[in-house]
Amino acid sequence: MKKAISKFISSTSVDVNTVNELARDLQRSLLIGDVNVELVQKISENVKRRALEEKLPPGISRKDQIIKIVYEELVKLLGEEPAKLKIPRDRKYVIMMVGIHGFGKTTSIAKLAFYLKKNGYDVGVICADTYRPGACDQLEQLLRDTKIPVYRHDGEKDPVKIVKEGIEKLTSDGVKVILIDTAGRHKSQETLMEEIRALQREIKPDEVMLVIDAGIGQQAGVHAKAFHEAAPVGSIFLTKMDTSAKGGGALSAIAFTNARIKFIGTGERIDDIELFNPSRYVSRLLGLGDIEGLLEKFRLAELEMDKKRAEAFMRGEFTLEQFVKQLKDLRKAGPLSKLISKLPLPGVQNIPDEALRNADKQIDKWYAIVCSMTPEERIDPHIINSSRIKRIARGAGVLEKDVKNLIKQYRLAKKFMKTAKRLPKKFLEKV
Ligand SMILES: Nc1nc2c(ncn2[C@@H]2O[C@H](COP(=O)(O)OP(=O)(O)O)[C@@H](O)[C@H]2O)c(=O)[nH]1
Ligand SMILES: [Mg+2]
Repeated sequence: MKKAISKFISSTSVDVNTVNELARDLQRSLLIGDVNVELVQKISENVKRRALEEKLPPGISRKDQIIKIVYEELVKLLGEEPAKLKIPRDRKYVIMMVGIHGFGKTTSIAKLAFYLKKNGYDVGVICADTYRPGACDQLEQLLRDTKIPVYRHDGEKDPVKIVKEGIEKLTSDGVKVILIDTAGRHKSQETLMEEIRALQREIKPDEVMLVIDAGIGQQAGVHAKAFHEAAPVGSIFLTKMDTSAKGGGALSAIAFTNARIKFIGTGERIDDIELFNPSRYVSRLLGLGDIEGLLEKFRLAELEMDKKRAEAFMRGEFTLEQFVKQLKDLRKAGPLSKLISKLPLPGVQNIPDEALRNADKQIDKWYAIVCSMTPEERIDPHIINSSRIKRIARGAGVLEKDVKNLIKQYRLAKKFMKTAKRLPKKFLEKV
């Protein structure tokens, strides 16, 4: 993916071909990552469509614009909002951590326990890795200075039994959130999965969290699939994001489990843990150092565009075309009916649905009318006489009274703008 982006950045010009090529390269790398075919198709189509359709804000290059589009489409795939903890505070909540040995499961459990404790949870952990010698010592060692209780039962070989005992003991000690460390290595892959299946069946944890090493690349998908079949994975902890790996394999893990990444590990220390942030992850994935800077540039440019429009508006350069375009822009945000019902205005709930739906239809109609006007008519509607009205109505497939109605509404809006111009400057700045 990084290669696709840097190839695009180094291309000398941007045209339909370079955009298509970029979309193709992205498609390929997502497919190699085992991301769902339909999803891949949708992402690449969205990139192509938006690259051709979207207006270029002043001062922004076509390249920057397209990179921003790719970035946004990938962030959409990962869930736009940063991950949330979503752990209840008032009842028992059991999280079972699963994953191949060496990926960082035990370390991540200690990190998560510490993180939860800092966030005010009563937390405890259970060591149910009976396979690896010293697994419980490691966990205790990691949590030594935190006063977080660790339940262990040396000599007991049945992890289901240990976990059941542990939950009982910790709960009676007032612990609410319980984290379970499970084995990540066994006699064979099959016996490991059998153990995870048994734990899932007998314990029914509230959440199964899969631990994945950011460095393993596409293998992540295979592991995720195996664990997911044994115990449905609800969230992902992506470890070792501080190493050179970019964690692209996590995309495949997501594709196989439908789970979201909740945490990333960023070092070996107990506080090297962060809630997952999709936008930061995608910028790392694409090798975009300063995506925030780029996004800021867009925000400013768009603001500038709005400001220019507002100034023209205030000078009274408010053409019929602008009038309809503004209504149309508003519509882009969704049906007008939806938009209006969300406004924090008193009485909004009382506007009949039918009236709102009519407003939507009205705007479409007005747009059609403006489209069948000549440029002169749009600039100066005064010249629109009855024979012009007839022609415009026919062209737009509407009634003559619709055309007249539009012109009337436009005049009212323009008059309002003239009044607004006489208002104090302070007020206008707010507008
Ligand atoms: N750099 C780095 N190392 C990590 C991270 N998480 C775990 N490790 C290291 O990975 C190794 C294996 O961790 P461990 O928790 O024992 O893995 P487990 O076998 O899955 O339980 C240890 O050396 C950890 O210190 C991380 O986020 N960053
Ligand atoms: Mg371990």
